[in-house]
Amino acid sequence: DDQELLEHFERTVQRDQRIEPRDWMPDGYRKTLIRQIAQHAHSEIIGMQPEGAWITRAPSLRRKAILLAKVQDEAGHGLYLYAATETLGVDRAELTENLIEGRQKYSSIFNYPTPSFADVGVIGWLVDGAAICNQVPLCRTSYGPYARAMIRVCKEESFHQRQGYELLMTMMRGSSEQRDMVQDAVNRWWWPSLMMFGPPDGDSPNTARSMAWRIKRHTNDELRQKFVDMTVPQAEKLGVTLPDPELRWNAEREHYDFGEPDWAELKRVISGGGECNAERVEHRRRAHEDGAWVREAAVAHAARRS
Ligand code: FAQ
Repeated sequence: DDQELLEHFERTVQRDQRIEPRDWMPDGYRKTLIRQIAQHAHSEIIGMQPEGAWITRAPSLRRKAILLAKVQDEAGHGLYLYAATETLGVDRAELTENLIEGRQKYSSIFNYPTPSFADVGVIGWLVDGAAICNQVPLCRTSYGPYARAMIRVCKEESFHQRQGYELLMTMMRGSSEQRDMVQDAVNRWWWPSLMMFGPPDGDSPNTARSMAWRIKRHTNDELRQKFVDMTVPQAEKLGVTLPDPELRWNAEREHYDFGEPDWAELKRVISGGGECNAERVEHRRRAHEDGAWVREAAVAHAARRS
């Protein structure tokens, strides 16, 4: 009966074993996973736009090939994650509708503009760096299809992070104008990157429940701290300044102290009021509508074959 099923579910999670699509699971667990994995998939798909804009303007064939590969990986991650969401009983067409109708979220970070090529490097370094920090622990998330998807995704994100850092290293060895471009991009992306980890723990309605279900393995603040600790030495090596006067090593805590992100800005961007929200969703809607004939042709082809 239900009590027995629930106990079995809880034992499975407690033992760090995986819940699989055909297993019984509480409704709330299913709903939370659909919300998080769909939001994650939407982020990968919308996340192609800020850098994708630079593919035709990359400064060399080598940079173009790298960027093209990275943006294609993001499409792959999105599709992979939509497939993982479908194992929970939702339909991908419905998820796309939810995205373009604004019923489901995607990461705040992709609502900022990319006015210079240094943004491509900084997105790789900071945004993919933050994504890795968040996603490596998700390889141990309790839902099997999501955990397995994260293994492959993280391998590709490591390449993304490296290409970004290498791009910035190259620019830092260049002219003073190039160094200024890098510093300017770092100034614009640092705080939004910290916001990717979500609201502070005290203000995060989903964390406690998701931690108990082992969907999340660390809290938002734990991961944010880990990201700062990882990134400060990389900034020093690169020769850029992180735009936070409160940033300093705390020998007692053995972590970096850092300033408070602008949480009002995060709320505004999440609820649609960021600089590029309207443009990103509109672009996605247009791409979806322009692709209607492909979906219709695929359905007609499948019907004829059967
Ligand atoms: N943006 O209670 P919590 C990438 C929402 S990486 C927008 O703390 P939760 C790779 C949250 O959904 C980016 N919304 O929520 C790439 C909730 O809303 P709801 C994608 C945010 O779920 C790199 C509400 O606020 N990565 O794409 C944000 O426990 C470069 C309350 O928050 C993932 O999605 C935000 N920053 O923790 C691609 C990772 N923060 O639905 C291209 C998986 C919070 O209740 C280029 N997701 N919200 O109305 C997670 O780990 C979690 O979902 C968190 C949020 C940590 C994002």
